[in-house]
Amino acid sequence: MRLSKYFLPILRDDPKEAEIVSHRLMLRAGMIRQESAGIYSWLPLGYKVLRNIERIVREEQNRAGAIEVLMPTIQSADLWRKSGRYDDYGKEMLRITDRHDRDMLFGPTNEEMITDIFRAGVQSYKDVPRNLYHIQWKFRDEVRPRFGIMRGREFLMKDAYSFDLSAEAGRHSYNKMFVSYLRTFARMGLKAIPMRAETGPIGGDMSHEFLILADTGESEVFFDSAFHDFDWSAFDIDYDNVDAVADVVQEFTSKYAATDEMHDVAAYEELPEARRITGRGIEVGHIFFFGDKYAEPLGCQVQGPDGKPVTIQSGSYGVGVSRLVGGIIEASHDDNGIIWPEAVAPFRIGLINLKAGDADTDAACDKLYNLFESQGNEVLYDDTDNRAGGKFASMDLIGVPWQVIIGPRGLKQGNAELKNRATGEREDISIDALATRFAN
Ligand code: 5CA
Repeated sequence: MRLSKYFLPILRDDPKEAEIVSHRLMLRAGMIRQESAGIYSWLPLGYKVLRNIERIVREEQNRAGAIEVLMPTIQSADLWRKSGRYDDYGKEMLRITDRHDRDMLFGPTNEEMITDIFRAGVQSYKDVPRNLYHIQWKFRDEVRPRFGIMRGREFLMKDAYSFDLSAEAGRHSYNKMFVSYLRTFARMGLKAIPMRAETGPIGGDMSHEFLILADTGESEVFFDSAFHDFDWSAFDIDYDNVDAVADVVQEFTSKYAATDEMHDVAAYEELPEARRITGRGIEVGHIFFFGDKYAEPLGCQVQGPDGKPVTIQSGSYGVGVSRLVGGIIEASHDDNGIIWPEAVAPFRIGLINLKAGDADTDAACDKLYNLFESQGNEVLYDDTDNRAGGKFASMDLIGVPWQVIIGPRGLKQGNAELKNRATGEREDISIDALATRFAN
């Protein structure tokens, strides 16, 4: 992408309304624009990151055996009346009446609808287990939308729903999602600590929240420093191996970790003092096992092996896809701006032309730009005639992992400068070496 043809409305000054760093940087980097309280447009740069996060979430859901569907954002109130949640959900639910005076709502979550879809589509025990998920916009009329997309009213969520014959089998489905979450967040460069959690309006009696540490997080967290010593990359396991999956869950739940809502002071204080860590965290995922809470009122049954009907056992598994954009920035930034992990970066390379209009520099930049793109790299090419200082500042602000800087002086020696955004390291590199540097 040539910057001269892109839409990147960068703000030079700090927006006054932003209380936390991710909100401030997302506005400054031209990633989002507020349309009304808690409702945002995603501008090109922000949308690219959102899509990258979505892709990782999707790949890891598929790897864990979940099957993608897409349910509508607008739901009928009927199923919610059957489950009893139409009244329970209260003011957070945006209620809508259509032209025929039918009660509709903008879905805050989808337990009822997916349970009804599953009920209608299966007959026998041979049709389970299954896990269906979608990545769809939700609406919750939060009392206090704040921190930009972090606590929005409209937000993008991945929600998966498991269907099993027994609570024991349901446990394996739960465990698979647990492990897939560790993998998903690790791929984004995050350590998301699983903590025992309240179940709130979703219900059930088993639940974990996944939290990343950040001073600006909304939850107070208490955990064992042993989490820092875990191997956060060793989840390359066979999801059909029930014991192997359970072992990972066992390991990651064996140490104390809880949010303020579930904090057990006595258990925490049994830890040696040096291992007690308190801080703040951002909830990026939340998983629940609630048995037949929805299957029972909605009549979701299959014929068991003995011919008798069995009520399905379920769980639901959420990831805050749009919240993760802010969460990653909270975890990875410096005074100059965002530092994207490569896996979610909007562009891998920022190519800076220090003397746009100079025939040699333009030619060298064009050649590299085409080459990088032909190698499958996403490149943001700053081909504008802005001042060098402004170009550097913008590239740092938007956090592109690698900057390739081309100027007439270096070019005379056949060189460019390569800067790593995360470490700040710069090296002189020959144009020839650059040709293969990003080949994979
Ligand atoms: N049905 C269940 C699991 S699919 C559910 O709705 N769980 S949840 O309420 O915990 O939401 C799942 C995830 O969505 C949360 O962990 C959080 O990361 C994200 N989320 C929830 N509310 C908001 C919000 N207002 N703004 C942005 N993200 C949110």
